[in-house]
Amino acid sequence: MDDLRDKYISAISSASDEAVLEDLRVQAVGKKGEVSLKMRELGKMTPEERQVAGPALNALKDEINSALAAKKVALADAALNERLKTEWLDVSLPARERRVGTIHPVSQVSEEVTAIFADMGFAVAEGPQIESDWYNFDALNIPGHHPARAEMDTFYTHRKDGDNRPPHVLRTHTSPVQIRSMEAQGAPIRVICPGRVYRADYDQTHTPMFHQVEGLAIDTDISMANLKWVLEEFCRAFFEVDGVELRFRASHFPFTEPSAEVDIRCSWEGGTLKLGEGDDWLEILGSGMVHPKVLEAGGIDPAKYQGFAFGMGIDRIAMLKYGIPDLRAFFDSDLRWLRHYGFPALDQPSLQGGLSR
Ligand code: 2NL
Repeated sequence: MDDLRDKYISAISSASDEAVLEDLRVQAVGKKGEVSLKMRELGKMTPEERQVAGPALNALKDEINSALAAKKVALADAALNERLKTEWLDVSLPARERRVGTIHPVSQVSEEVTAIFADMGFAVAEGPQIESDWYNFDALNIPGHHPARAEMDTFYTHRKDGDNRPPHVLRTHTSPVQIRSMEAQGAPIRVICPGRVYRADYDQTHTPMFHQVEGLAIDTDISMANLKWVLEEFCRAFFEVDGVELRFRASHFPFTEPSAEVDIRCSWEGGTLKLGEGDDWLEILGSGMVHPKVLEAGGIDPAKYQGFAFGMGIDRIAMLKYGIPDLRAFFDSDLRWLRHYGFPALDQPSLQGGLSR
């Protein structure tokens, strides 16, 4: 019996596949297998011999059956492992590089600006590009005779003959979105409004469609000091230089009082612009405290609330940051230009992950 055990247990343990295992099962414990034949001999034994041999044979049969079952599981596991080795997939491998186009500098810079102001608690608002003249002009304290309203500078739509209502305009700034935000939300409010704007102007430094981002913060205790901090913080983050220095120059806009234009310290050496050092100043944005009439137009009580606002050209700050020389090339859809100045499609600008790489 010990010989039988040794023979089958070792054969089972070295079986190479399920077919070999099945043969061994038939040979050992099948109807005419060696163990079964031994069991038939029990009848010829004396009762004393049978009492010893019977349980021993049953135990041997159980042992062989268990070994067969265990080996069957082990073979299946090994087969699965073998298959997994050929079918595995490294999901951490970077994707194969493919041409999927690039992110336009205007989109990139809009995302960067949005990420920075979002970090300071500003929400993002969007609105229509075709506006009523009330939202685009009157609400912003730009009176009917103001030169900004002249046919020359603004794209007006046409009414049907006999319709004497004032025509709509292509918005000339994103300020109307902020008026709409004030109406919808009231004070306190913190929003930025990026988007397309239109002016009838076309030369080296002007395109009839361009991009602007405006910001607005209104509460019961907002001052120019808050404006100064927010803009300095923005410039430090956006231009990715720690030593930014800003200069606030008194200016005039109909929608703010007082108003200031903001310059950033820079140097021009050998034709390259460096920010944060040097003896030159570069104008980058306009700003001020929101005019009481504009607060009123937005449905906010100027006796209780005040706030700051600012506006800047996205295309212009994109040119400054990324050294793009010609504004008009922005809107030519030239694939070589887009590949050169565009950004990788899957890199999202964020303050933690880096604005640009
Ligand atoms: C510039 C100047 C500016 C604003 C925009 C604004 C909006 C509201 C109320 C008051 Cl709703 N002001 N916007 C204020 C100052 C300047 O833009 O040079 N933009 C390119």
